[in-house]
Amino acid sequence: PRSSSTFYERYHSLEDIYFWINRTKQDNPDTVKVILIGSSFEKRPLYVLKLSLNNRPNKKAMWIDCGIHAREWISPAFCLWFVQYSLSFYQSNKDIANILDNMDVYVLPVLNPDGYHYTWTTNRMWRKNRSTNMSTKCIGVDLNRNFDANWCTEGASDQPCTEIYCGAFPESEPETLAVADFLRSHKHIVQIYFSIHSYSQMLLFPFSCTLEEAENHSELLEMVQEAAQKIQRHYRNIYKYGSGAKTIYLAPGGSDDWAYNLGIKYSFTFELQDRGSYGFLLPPSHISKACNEALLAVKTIALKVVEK
Ligand code: ING
Ligand code: ZN
Repeated sequence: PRSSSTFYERYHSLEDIYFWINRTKQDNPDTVKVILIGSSFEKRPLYVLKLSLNNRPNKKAMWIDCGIHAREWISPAFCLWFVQYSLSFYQSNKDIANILDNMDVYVLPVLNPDGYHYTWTTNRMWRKNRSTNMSTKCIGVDLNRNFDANWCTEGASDQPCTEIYCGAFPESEPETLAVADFLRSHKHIVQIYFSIHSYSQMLLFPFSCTLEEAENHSELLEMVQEAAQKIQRHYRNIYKYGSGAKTIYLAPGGSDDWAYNLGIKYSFTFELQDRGSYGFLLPPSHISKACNEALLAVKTIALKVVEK
């Protein structure tokens, strides 16, 4: 083809992403570390990339997870995009340098590797993980209903055959537990939490598990509003913003609410492109714009926190 796309403008199989993780570490031995935080139900490794662009002591940190829902392919693509951008533009972009000089970044490219693999081989529209249970024929738990935040109340289901099954108990799933354990042990350094989903173009913050407002609601609202305004100015695209429960729907057991209650007061869920034309099947030709929009939002919010 005349206009060929780069690696980051394509979707990648799980195997390719594991190769990419290894190559990224090898190519950046001083700045990228790979941390094994656990393994999936089917025993696939859960790798986190730690980006540490300088050796300043007592740095804070930011966490980004992608691919908690298997079919949301733009999400892992964003994590790869973010890592590549950070490593490439640290030297030349003032904003990314300001962020990375003040905080390390932990990136989990595929939180739900079993589900992601399943969408590549068997069922493109799979959402949950792939865990089995003696008491049912149905497979999978919705990992974004499995965290310990008003677990399994309205907006989740205790029926294993539904798409929003909350699991047998909070953190019943190895993927959930691995993330929760890592964040518990790093909660004093992690200042910002991002979870990347698609689709519907929304910048969300706690709470999703209740209609009550977070203690710093107005500060969080200002942050996502500024991010949405920048996206509109730069990319002529509209993102809604607000607390999860008021903007999208009541959804207990989500990771951002749990991280918020753990003490990470800047906690967000982004829903990337699009608004439903392609839905989960966003064509590869849209990856670069979708990722640049989300990147602008991440940078806007991270800069606000750094400059506080
Ligand atoms: N949306 C999220 C979901 O898990 C959400 C919305 C955000 C729920 C934050 C809970 C907390 O349903 C998608 N598209 O998965
Ligand atoms: Zn999702």
